[in-house]
Amino acid sequence: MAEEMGMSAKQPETGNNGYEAIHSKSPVFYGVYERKSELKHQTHYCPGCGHGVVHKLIAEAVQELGLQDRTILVTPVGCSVFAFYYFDVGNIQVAHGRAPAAATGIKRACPDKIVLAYQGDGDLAAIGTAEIVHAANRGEKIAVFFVNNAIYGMTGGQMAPTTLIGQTSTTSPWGRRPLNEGFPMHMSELLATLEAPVYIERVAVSDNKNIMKARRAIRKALDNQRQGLGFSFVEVLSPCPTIWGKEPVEARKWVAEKMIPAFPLNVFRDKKPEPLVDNAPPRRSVPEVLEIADRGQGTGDREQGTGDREQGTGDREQGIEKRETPHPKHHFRHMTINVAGFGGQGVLLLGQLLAEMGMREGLAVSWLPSYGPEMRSGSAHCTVCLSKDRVGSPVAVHPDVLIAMNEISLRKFASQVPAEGLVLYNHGSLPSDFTPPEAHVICVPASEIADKLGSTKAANMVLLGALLEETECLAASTALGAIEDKVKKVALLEINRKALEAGRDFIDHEVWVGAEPQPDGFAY
Ligand SMILES: Cc1ncc(C[n+]2csc(CCOP(=O)(O)OP(=O)(O)O)c2C)c(N)n1
Ligand code: SF4
Repeated sequence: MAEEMGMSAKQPETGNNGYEAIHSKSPVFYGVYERKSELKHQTHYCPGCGHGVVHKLIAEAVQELGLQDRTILVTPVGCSVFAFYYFDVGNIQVAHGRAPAAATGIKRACPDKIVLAYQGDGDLAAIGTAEIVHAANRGEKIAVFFVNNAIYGMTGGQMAPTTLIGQTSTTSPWGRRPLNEGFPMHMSELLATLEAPVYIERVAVSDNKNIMKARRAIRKALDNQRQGLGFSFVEVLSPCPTIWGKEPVEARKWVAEKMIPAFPLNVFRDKKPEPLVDNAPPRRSVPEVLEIADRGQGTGDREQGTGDREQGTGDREQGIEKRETPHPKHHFRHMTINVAGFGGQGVLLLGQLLAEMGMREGLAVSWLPSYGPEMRSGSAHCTVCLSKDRVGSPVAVHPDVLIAMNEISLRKFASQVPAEGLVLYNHGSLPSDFTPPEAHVICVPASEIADKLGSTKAANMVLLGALLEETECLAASTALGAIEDKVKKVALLEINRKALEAGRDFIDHEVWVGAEPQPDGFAY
């Protein structure tokens, strides 16, 4: 990218004042991030996320030590799952928590490679606890970078083993209480009880001074491996502004003021390993091991495993019989609504609200979210079933209604809606090259309307209002009650109320079919 912008990645400019301009991107990063064609140069991380800083420090260290062609990066499940889109090194992305195990295999098979495992705190300290402890205990000659942001970022903010006492999360809404959820785990201290690791340090990307220390620690871990020393572990305290609900600057401050006192920065281990008697088995090639050396290539046959997995039945007692009698006005037995758009548009929230409203009106409901791993600009959709009977399946292959919050969703899902169904599209008109589906389509410029009311984010409420007015599937008063319970900020609540009303008004006053106003109600 630097080259495209007229900057040289390799030759920093020297200005009149003698300072060098070094804004260029490390060549260890790809010039263009090809994750999404429309987002060629930006990462999927949220603004202010610590992952980006840690990536930069790793890339620069790999570059400075001249290790790019030898490096293999093992990435986890978590927000950093897509690191392979950015690092121009050997990449492998592994199952949740298994990076140290995969890194072990790679390093043992290819000892001349520089093998780096990159993990979040949910990945390393929860599901992957066993892997990291045993890899460290075996003294695997790998480097592990542990990005501790005290929360599960990718999945929306569940409690991590490192969540601080009193810190709220979706699974500790009253704050972490040691008696109920246990104490935060100190992974660096825990690993420092083991004999084998050669280097363990905790750093933070909270301010420039600490970032410089983090830089040195990351470089040292890489250099240890270059020298053939043993297991190196760098824990990085890192901000997650999105899930913490803080502005980037505030989030960095929170690392300094809350995380560092709870996880003191320290070098826990820095030793030259004692020379150990090498009693490892002799290294032999695969054909030698299989005693087929003189037959040339092995057959390559491998037991694949059946891959059978026991699928849970998914049966859940809905308790419909204990529900209130369904509201007599529901004109359907079963109605399914698909809400689709991208992360940040309140797609999932809209679905939750519909499900909540259905419950309040005595219906059986289900809400099935589906979203990509990225928090920013990823796709998100959910399916809501509202039913007078038990919900047999939360999946709707042909939903009665599609609320398409962006063009991609319209193109992707509109054809699934049957002819008697409804598509609400968040725009003033359909794309010119789009063939309308058989279903009835109403274009509602919801983002525009919401914007005028003070927050584009309320577009989902405009569409909710439009849905209720057009289909009369649930009562607007129920929507208001549910919104009031969900939205705590007074100013936001007011905007949401107005947005709901604006959506209803739009259907009442603005939607015309030819010269006729649209009929009220929604036929099934
Ligand atoms: C086997 C398995 N269990 C659970 C999940 C859901 N999951 C995805 S990422 C994640 C935790 C991510 O948190 P963390 O490691 O702290 O990384 P962050 O996103 O904060 O960077 C979980 C539980 C999964 N993908 N696979
Ligand atoms: S959710 Fe948190 S960890 Fe994930 S990308 Fe956003 S700021 Fe980073």
